[in-house]
Amino acid sequence: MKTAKTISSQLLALLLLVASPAAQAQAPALPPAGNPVIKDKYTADPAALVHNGTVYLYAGHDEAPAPEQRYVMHEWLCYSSTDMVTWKEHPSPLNVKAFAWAKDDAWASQVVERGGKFYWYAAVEHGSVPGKAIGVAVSDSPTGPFKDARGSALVLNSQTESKIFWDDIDPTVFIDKKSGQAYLYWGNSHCYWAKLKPNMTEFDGEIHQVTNLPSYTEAPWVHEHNGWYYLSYACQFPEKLAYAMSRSIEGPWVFKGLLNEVAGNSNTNHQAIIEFKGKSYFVYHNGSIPTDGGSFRRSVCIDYLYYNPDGTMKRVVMTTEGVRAAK
Ligand code: FUB
Repeated sequence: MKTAKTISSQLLALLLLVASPAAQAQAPALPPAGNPVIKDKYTADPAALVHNGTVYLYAGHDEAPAPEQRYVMHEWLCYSSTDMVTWKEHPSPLNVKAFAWAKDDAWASQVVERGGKFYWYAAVEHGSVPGKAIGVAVSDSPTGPFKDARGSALVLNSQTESKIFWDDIDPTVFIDKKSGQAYLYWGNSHCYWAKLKPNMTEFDGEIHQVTNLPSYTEAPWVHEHNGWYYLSYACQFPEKLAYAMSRSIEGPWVFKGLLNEVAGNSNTNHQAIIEFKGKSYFVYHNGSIPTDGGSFRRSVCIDYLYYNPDGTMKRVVMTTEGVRAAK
């Protein structure tokens, strides 16, 4: 049996070896960090659009100077890529100032294409109706410039039933391939949805709610894959991501479980899900950029998303490496 003295001298020898310059020279390097994908600016609340062989990444710009612990967001940013690895930054195509009726807060948003025009649904703070609101901007190009498509908010806080001022945020827009019908889903604490008219700037009918999403917080994203519709969302706080599935975009939605754990160093967790060149991608944000990253200085990351044979989604594995170049 080894004595304590023998063990401690072995430990000392090991420590000396690890600390020696020779051992350090041979230390393996960390893998290259593909994530976050944007490293020179803080980017949050990603949305992604695939159009003509290019992926457009839209994100809110977290501008809070460290160590401020509040959202400072005045504009949205736009990047494009043809391989999901190399991202080209475009001049900011949309600022809250484009909505003359809005006060501030370039919160979560999404862009969709219809009939050659690009419609950008964005949450902002309203200037005269207390609370958050959703505006629509339009452009002939995915990189803008975008201008207010209505001259007024599409959704006002006074239109929905919640008592809180920030329930009308986080719009996600979806056009059903089968019917051509467009839908807007949105909401914090309540998951609202409504049909959009073909002009994409007005609702067509009532505002509905999805009421059976456990621990729903915010950040809905709707997508379709192999005949299934998916409604993913942020739950609890700090946020994880969960999802439900349906055979119809109008539900009923069946809860399927968690999709993503709390994202590193960020209270919020906000996703976009796309398919590009035969692979599925999970686009999200975390607070991992050293040294000031966090819940108010977030960064967009991308990892692969995988489906099970029954259509359910596998839990996302968040990585430092990120994804490989799409071919
Ligand atoms: O970025 C501001 C808000 O934080 C978003 O609207 C939410 O989804 C959360 O990410």
